[in-house]
Amino acid sequence: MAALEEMLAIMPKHKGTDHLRAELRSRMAKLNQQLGKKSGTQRASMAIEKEGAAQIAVVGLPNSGKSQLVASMTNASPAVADYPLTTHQALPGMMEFEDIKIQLIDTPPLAPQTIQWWLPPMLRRADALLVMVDLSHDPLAQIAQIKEQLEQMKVLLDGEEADAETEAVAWRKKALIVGNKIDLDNGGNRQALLDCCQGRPPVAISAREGTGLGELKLKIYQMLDIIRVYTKAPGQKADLADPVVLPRGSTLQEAAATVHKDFAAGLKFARIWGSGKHDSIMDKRDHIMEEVDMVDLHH
Ligand SMILES: Nc1nc2c(ncn2[C@@H]2O[C@H](COP(=O)(O)OP(=O)(O)OP(=O)(O)O)[C@@H](O)[C@H]2O)c(=O)[nH]1
Ligand SMILES: [Mg+2]
Repeated sequence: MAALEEMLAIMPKHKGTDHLRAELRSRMAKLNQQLGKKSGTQRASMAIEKEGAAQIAVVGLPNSGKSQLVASMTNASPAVADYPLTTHQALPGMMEFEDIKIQLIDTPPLAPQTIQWWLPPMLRRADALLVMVDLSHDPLAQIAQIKEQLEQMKVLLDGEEADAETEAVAWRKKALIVGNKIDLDNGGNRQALLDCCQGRPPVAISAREGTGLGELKLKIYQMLDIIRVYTKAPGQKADLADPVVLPRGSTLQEAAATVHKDFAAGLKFARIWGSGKHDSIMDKRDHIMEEVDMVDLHH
């Protein structure tokens, strides 16, 4: 069941995979029947649909403040409690960053006794991870423990060293390390955390008091390596409140395809402005888009 769930989770969604996805679903349904589980259909739908510009799973040890962060940054209201192992289910919420939305998922703690079969595929499917540590005690020990748990789930953090064997089977995930409970840190734990990971500086916050959340949002956005493009078809107004979100390095053709697939195929030229440059007429479909380009598409 876990293997089927995983296949379903990582399979791209398009016409070419429709058939295979349907087949996987029916095999999962059959398996559920054999297992005699009434909750079978629920079991098969643990994966959380992506919404917004990206899906980010918040992971960490018990009591580090994952649920508090999701409660403070999104419209979701997970239970927050002062005892460990509060969260048993994954819960998504939408976080607003300027004119886009990013999905955060609160997850159960990474403790061997609580990791359920659906968590590994969920983490592998996410676009990125927020790795939460509690700054009221040794952050480096927590990071080591978290990495160990993730590695058992075949998940590696971006930039993490691994032997070839692990590397071959693992999913690499963009990750941001977040030091929480900065309000309780009086022993220099924050400094220890900052010193450890200079390549990709962690962010220190207090999820409960709201300290550093603005900076965290910005760092999340930067980590995702995405750009916003405002497109419009001729005769329509550009929707300035609702940009298209694309991976950095996307082309004009890819931007056009988000409006309509026929649009990309029949694209003759586009007028591009924004990013502080002069207006320009573009007929190259492989033109690389930039953040905050406005695109007027003609076909
Ligand atoms: N002082 C302080 N306490 C915090 C902060 N963030 C969370 N807490 C507290 O830490 C405790 C645990 O918070 P949760 O959000 O439930 O932690 P969790 O990581 O979701 O815990 P599990 O679901 O058990 O893994 C609660 O008592 C929170 O009020 C913070 O920034 N500062
Ligand atoms: Mg929790």
